[in-house]
Amino acid sequence: MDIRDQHFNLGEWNNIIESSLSDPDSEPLVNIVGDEDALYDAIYVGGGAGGRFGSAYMKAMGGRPLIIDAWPFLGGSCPHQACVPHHLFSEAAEELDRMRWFSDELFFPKFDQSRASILEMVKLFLAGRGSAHAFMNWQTKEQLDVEYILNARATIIDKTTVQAAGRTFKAKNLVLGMGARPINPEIPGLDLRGVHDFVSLVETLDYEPTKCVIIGGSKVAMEYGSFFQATGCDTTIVSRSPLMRTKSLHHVDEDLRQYVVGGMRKRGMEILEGAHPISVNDDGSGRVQTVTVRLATGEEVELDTDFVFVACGELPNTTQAREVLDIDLSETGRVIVNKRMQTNVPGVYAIGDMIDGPMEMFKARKSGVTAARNIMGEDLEFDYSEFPDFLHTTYEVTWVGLTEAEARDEYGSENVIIIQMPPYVEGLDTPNLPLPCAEGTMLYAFSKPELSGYQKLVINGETRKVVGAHHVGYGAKDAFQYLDYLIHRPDGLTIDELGWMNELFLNPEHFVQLSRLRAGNAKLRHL
Ligand code: COM
Repeated sequence: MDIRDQHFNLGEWNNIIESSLSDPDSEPLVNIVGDEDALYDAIYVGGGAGGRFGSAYMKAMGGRPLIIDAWPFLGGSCPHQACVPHHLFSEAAEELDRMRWFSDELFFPKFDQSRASILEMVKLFLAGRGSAHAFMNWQTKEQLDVEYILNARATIIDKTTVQAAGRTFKAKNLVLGMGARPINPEIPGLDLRGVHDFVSLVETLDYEPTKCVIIGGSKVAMEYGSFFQATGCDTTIVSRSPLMRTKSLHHVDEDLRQYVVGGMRKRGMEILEGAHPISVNDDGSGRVQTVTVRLATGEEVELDTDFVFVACGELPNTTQAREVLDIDLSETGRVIVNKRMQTNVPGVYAIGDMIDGPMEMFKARKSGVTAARNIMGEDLEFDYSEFPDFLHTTYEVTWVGLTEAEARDEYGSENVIIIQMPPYVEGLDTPNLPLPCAEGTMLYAFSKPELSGYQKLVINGETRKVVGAHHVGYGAKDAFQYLDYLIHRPDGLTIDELGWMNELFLNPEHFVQLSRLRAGNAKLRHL
């Protein structure tokens, strides 16, 4: 369908996307403006976050990009199966957690377990996800003026030629952003009914799980597991590595980790670390019934379950890159790129979940933009080796920079100053101290202080620079975006500068006011 001259509103887009998704024979959606035989500056193969932001930037710079995507919407897996549902479920987990702890207290009703349903949350997401899809298509066409072909698989012919929707397009550059899919480890039984990953959870779940075994110890395992548990679905995580000590996470402070993982256990989750899943077993009818696990002790146990959730990371979709373009891949199966997002094949770039580094939105979008700006003649490098990070349990957990242990290694133990809540005092009865008492955890601070979060600032006492920040609570993610920028500037951020900022009391993180309490000391001290 040629949609160039059609200006659909969001409702119309929603209908088009829904009917395209439900009809395998639906037509491609072709938004080509001008001469389609002319050379494009770049074809973005994949219109996920990297493709959408990259092509928007290129267009804004005066270039001519084209996006091609197999889905009938832009935005990729984020609004469809990944970040958006994860955030919806994590917010539900936070609310459910509060309702459980305060059941029949204050103004909270008695918690009604029967109303906490995974299936219902999945349905809520499915009923609403179309609006994000519609918005991405509308904005990209009407506001960003980017050409695209959706609902059409791209066939890469060579490094300047791509076919889609029965047409052939030529470009000076290709940008590969075909995303990734969940990894299925080599464990027998993963094809049974009742085995899901984050994709199939939203696409095919059709019953209410009551007992869950999660295979893997990734962020996804912790986030979805916390949600399942909060709904009342008893959840066990089977992880080879200790949680938050997996290779994919860096700069995880040990005190923060213990608060987070301890908090998951406090909420009833079973966490088996150093454990290996052996097989997923059925009940004779093809439905999952147990998981056989070898524990850290070597003992083999059978875990009863009606729901297995696989959370072992993701693998990029590199078939065409490998087979047609001979692109070099790393040992982890990801496309190798330099800091300009260039692959080994001149004129071919790779972005987003195709490349190494965190599977996070900032990397997806900025890698797409980096490719665009280099194609448009800038010499721009994007180094994503340092970044702020986060995950959800029933809390929002956020961190940036060095851990306390890393800072002690780097600067010498005696030169590291810690400012934290609860305070840095040996022997203080901190579980009963209502600190931190911060936005998002006020009710906990006044009534269940051990649940009111944890926060730590790590400072180089010699240079007075903040080198790390760690937070468990709610609402601090925004602050960490800016803290990341400030502490990684060449001049860094000193305790004196931080302590002179204007706090918006009672701020989710207390770093400004706590820094001010110590900044007057010529020789800094813990707090
Ligand atoms: C976000 C998708 S859900 S995108 O980054 O705006 O394209």
